[in-house]
Amino acid sequence: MTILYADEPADAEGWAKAIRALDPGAEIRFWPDSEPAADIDFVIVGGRAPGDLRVFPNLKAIQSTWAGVNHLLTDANLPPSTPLARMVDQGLTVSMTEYIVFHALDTLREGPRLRAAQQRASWVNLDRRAPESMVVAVLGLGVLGQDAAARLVGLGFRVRGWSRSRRAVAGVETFSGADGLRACVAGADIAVCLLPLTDDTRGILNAEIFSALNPGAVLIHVARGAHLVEADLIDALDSGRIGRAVIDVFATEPLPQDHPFWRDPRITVTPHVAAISRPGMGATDIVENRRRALAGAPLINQVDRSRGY
Ligand code: NDP
Ligand code: OXD
Repeated sequence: MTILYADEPADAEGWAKAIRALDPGAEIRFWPDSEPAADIDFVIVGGRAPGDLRVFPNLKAIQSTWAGVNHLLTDANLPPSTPLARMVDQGLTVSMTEYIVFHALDTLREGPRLRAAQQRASWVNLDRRAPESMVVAVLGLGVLGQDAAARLVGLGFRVRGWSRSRRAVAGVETFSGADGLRACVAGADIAVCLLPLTDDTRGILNAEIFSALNPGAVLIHVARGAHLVEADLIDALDSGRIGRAVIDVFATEPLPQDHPFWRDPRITVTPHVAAISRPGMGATDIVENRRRALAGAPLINQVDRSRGY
């Protein structure tokens, strides 16, 4: 029986090498080379399926190399009841935390103001804010949100976190449910979005949330483009409700060349690179998940399709 690799062709060699290092006997084929279809028992995909995965009669599980699986859950090319696992790996977690900490510290140390001052050859004074005076609201306290929140606490920020079920994270004031959202963001200086995209979270970054933040707050959005109501962000930037936005994810990716975000000096655009994982870093879980799939056991980081993440 055979694994079908159907993720980015450029990363195929890295993944195959890492999988074979752990399971030397593994048969691996590379999309679109999948005949005979009956041989395929396990498929590795990225954020999207490259084609119809319903044609494999012996498929036992699908493994995504991405953490967020919203596109896969709405993709008619996926068999609707085949177990699906998402990726959780140290590479993704550490790099996401770096990104968030970097932009939180850039905010604290007034990076944008200093860079603008240099353009004018102007010798300005810093505000000298202490991290303890800044509230960071982390929306989504899962694998990534908890790691980032813990690091921000370590740096002295006042950190709040919001999740569906109430979470306990040392040093973080936690909230849950719809009522907890407003309390979590009220008066926050930085809002970080690390939610999965589901029916409940689509459009959650909207005028209501922006109006609850501290005037001039910074939005760090690294989850999914459809969380953000773009028109509400522009209104909030125009009114000063939001001072600046750092955005890594967009409704359409790549972000179209004529999209106004590219040229808006109040918005920092990055091309969905907040978290980066080297091909092969999650191979241990993939090999274990194939073993589990063949044994009919639940997968590591199996997606709960009814919950949507
Ligand atoms: P997890 O599944 O570990 O965590 C998701 C968190 O969101 C959980 O705390 C969950 O609550 C919470 N949540 C889900 N739905 C709701 C809701 N309706 N109300 C309140 N809280 C909710 O995911 P990860 O931390 O691994 O990843 C989060 C997201 O980050 C991914 O889905 C993806 O979209 C994005 N991402 C972006 C990347 C990038 O490069 N830009 C890279 C990797 C991920 P509970 O704890 O109760 O389950
Ligand atoms: C994601 C990822 O889910 O890059 O965005 O893993």
